[in-house]
Amino acid sequence: MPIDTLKSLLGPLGLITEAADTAAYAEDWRKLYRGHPRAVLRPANTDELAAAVKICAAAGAKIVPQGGNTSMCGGATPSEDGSEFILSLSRMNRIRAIDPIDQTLTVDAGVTLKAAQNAAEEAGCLLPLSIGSEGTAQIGGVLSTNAGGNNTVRYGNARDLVLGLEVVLPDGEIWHGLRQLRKDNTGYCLRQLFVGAEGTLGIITAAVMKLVPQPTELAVALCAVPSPEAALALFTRFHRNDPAAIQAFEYMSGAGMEFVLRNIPGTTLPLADRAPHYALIELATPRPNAGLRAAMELVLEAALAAGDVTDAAIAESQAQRAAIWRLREEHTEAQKREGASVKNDVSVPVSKVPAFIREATLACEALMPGIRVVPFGHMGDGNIHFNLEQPVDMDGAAFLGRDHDIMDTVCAVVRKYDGSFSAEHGIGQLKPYMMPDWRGGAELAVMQRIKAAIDPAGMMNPGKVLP
Ligand code: 2HG
Ligand code: ZN
Repeated sequence: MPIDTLKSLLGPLGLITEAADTAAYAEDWRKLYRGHPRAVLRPANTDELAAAVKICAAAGAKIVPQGGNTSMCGGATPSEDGSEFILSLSRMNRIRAIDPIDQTLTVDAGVTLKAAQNAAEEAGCLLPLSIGSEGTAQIGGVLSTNAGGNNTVRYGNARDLVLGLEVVLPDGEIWHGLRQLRKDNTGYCLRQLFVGAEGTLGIITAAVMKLVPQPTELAVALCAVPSPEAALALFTRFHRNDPAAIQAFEYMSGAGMEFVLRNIPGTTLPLADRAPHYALIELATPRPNAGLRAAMELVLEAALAAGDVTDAAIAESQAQRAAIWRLREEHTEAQKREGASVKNDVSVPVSKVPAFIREATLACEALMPGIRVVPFGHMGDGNIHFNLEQPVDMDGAAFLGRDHDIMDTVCAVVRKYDGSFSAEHGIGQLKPYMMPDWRGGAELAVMQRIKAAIDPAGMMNPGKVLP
């Protein structure tokens, strides 16, 4: 029995079998999926993890890798049949090295994104990846989903920030790829294969991340804007003025902001009136005396004069910056408290975001009268969370039962604008059914061949990503 062998390998801290103790690992945070793991494996280091994978491989047992369990798509939740092991990275949480000259950070996969950011900050650097769940999400999961977040507009996605990886392959062999080179053209780029693979090809156990210098000046503003078009016009103004200064450009709908103000204690709007739409801009630079505040004022004055902005609040302190960001970051929680919601993590070219929001809104309202459309997200990179909240008088389960209708309605508009049905949250078990339609033909066939070559027994995170 693999359980006995695993028990002697991993010890009492490394193996959880009681249902009461595995429950927290067995369900996703959105409570959309609940599985029944055979057990939860919690190895203490890469060697233990590799040995555990070897034992599972020999027994034909399937593995679901799990980091902070913050997947939006059920990417880390096991099946219900009790046959799969969850492999939790949570004990592998060492900062291995930090190099302020090379500007690199080497961490175990189980380090939370927040802890990695803090380690970078202590060395005067910035790990330029910021997502709502960063306090809980772990580096391994962040890389496995190729997370994006608020700073993609400037620094790219997780994929753009990884220089090296250590990976345990499905047969238990360790690939030691923790290189920290800026140039390394040596055949196929293996690390990029594991980034975004959602644990279906192997388990990321450590990574070398790129850092940048810590900003010394920041300017954050919240703007009331009359339309999504005006929000885009505002982005274009900032972009023309100084693209390198933009660290985040976020869009929020008036309805979504109402959800936050209504459901999240302590939030207030730092503007005179409620608005139909909002934009949040963050400028940042490591350059001393860069005059970001003056640049912010200049662009906003021009936008106010042109009517693209109707009111704006520029943060005067760190507390005010945090309060403005809170209005944005609490969107997920506020939507959860309003009832059942269907998420559409989609992207379109930046220039098409306003038309997409407009048309997708009309399409959803036509599909289901009373549906509440609450789009928000990373306008500066074209990634909108086009989320739909249940009508107030509808049963939550009945609403969720329509999830494919709603997703298909939104995605028809995404397709019209040559966008993607999966921008930054991944595919998980929520969206594999969409893969043939969106990535069919040669693209899906190559993905299936890669999967078959690296994981011929189909051991790693079954049922995720590929249909
Ligand atoms: C964000 O941008 C996250 O805050 C979550 O990607 C989005 O809740 C969501 O749909
Ligand atoms: Zn997001």
